[in-house]
Amino acid sequence: MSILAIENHGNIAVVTVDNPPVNALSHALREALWNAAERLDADSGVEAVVLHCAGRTFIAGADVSEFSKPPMPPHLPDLVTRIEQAKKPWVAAIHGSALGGGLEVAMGCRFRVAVKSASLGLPEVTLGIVPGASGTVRTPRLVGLANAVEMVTIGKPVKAPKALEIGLIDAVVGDDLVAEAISFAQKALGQPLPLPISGRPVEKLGEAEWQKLEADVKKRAKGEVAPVRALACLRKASESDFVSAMAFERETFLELRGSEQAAALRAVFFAERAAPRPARYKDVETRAIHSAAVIGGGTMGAGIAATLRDAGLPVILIERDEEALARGLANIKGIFDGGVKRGKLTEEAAADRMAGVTGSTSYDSLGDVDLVIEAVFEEIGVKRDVFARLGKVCREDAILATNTSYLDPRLIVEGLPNPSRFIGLHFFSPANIMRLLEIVPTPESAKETIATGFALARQLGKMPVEAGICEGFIGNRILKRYRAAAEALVRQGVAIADVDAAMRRFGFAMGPFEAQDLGGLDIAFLQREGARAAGQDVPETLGDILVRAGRKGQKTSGGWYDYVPGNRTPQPSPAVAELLAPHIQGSSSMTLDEISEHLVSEMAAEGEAILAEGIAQQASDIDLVEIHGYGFPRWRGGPMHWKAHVKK
Ligand code: 3H9
Repeated sequence: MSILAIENHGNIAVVTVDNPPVNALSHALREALWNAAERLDADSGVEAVVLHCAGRTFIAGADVSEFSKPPMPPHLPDLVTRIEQAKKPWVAAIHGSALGGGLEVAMGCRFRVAVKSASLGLPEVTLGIVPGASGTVRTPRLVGLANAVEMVTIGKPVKAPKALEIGLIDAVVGDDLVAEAISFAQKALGQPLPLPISGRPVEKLGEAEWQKLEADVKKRAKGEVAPVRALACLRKASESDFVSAMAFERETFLELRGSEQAAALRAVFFAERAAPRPARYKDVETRAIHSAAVIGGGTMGAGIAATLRDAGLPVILIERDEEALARGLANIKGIFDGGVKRGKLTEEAAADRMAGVTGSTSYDSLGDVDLVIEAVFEEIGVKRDVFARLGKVCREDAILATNTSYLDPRLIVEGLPNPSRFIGLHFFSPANIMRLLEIVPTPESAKETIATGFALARQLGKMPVEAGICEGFIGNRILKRYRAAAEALVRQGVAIADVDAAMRRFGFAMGPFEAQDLGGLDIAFLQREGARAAGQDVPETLGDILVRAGRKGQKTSGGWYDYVPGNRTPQPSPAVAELLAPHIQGSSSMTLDEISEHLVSEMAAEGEAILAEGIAQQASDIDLVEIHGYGFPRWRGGPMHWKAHVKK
């Protein structure tokens, strides 16, 4: 089929767009839609037009892959206006997603109807740009300023029922979308047509209201430019005429399209789409995972069990005795209860999730599961014992995975019958929330096992990245270097609070020292002590000095900072200053930008070593690890992108 087809159903013409995979508005599609508008205007037998799309979705937006090329006419804003000015009313019939330019085209139509499952939104700010084809100008005219501010500055799509509630669409229709849209169009023809959106009024706000909105958006944007500029476009739409607002939006769109932030966010967009389906496993068969077990019900194990349940898999939780099992099950229940409290789950859904978890203290119940994930204490003997037992009871083809974050999976798997089904699946805490999943094959892991790891990640909605075996794999290895570099700055006389402030200013939610106080300094300390006890030469860190003095972080009311009980705001600590004084040489006066540049360069340098050793497959994988596992600001693109494209 060609990119666009027109079929007449009596007096209604149905325009079908077919531009796989997501009907993006490439140059060819814009041209085809323009020509369709011309042809249908001239067709005297046609009284209304239904616009719908073949495949899995309505138009998902402008074609992002064309953003680095010069724009070619017909430009999208002109196309939207052309459809709006068509002699016959157009009805957008929406399924899947109507996003960005897709929603803008739908707003050029006189009516919008959607199936219940459809999503509609203006996600441009997540790509570092603003809507560029009237999203900031027509949306407030259609749904009011408050809804428009939310849609345009946050970029989160809404589902069809909500879209109907706010006036973004005219009807939610049944699944026979084209037939429903045709009958909607027939009915509409019998009534006076609503004004085109461009001709509708838009609300005005006072200066104080705009200033409050600007302050809110700026605070939430944390250094990201697009949301702030999108709000400026909405203000222009409210305060000037349609044509001037369109010109202002276009100018802002074109300027941001070429910005560093937009380039970084585009790189992340494409990396995220490529990561779950690596080309190297394209033709490898995967094993279906219909059931799973988790060994160990601590924080990690419970989080993993919750993730598996969220994806609909029945889960068996194994613990060593009844008491530990009760604790583990309570941990899982606590996660679902938390979901109810935050409004993410209904009571029934939480009960259903919990009903799918079976607890047991016996490995005998694992004879038929497709997947087992071990999440017990980080001690090689304990883990090896788990796999020795799994080897005896599990099916030969069951995938057996360890969630170790520091131990060598090759040592864990030693002695397991059929080690080709073994793999590392490193989740990040809280496992039911963090998207990153490091997939760590051993030399014996079968390709089929690795590909199944990726398929599982897709099933669970995780962002998978393959990592080779080394201490800390990709993420924790970079974290170690980052923390060491931050400590080195402190030793040179940089204030602890300046290091944290620099990284916050760069875009992290927290600096490295605040983050350690939150998570606890003792875990890394115990690892270092373990390595020392095993005879490794691990130099004393400043963190060790603090832990030895009883300062383990917020849980002990003090780590790198002091804390007033009940208050998480870090306070510079005279006690820490005294403890560390003998280890500080000099009084460095680096600026905050110099500090963050140095620390991110250190991360990137470790990333380069990781690439050179083949631990990561490509630089963008390292960026995804940092963004999805370690809070690296998405709009900076990750340390590797930053080093390659931004650092002067
Ligand atoms: C915009 O519209 C600006 C306008 O305001 C102004 C212009 C003047 N372009 O995600 P998936 C590819 S900005 C090009 O795995 P799903 C994607 O790379 C745009 N390609 O599928 C992948 O390719 P491959 C605003 C795109 O079913 C394939 O499609 N719109 C685009 O999980 C499948 O993608 C957005 O930001 C695109 N716009 O999810 C929407 N979108 O197969 C972005 C996707 O080669 N897209 N591809 O790896 C999405 O959110 C999801 O793709 C969607 C489908 C929900 C639609």
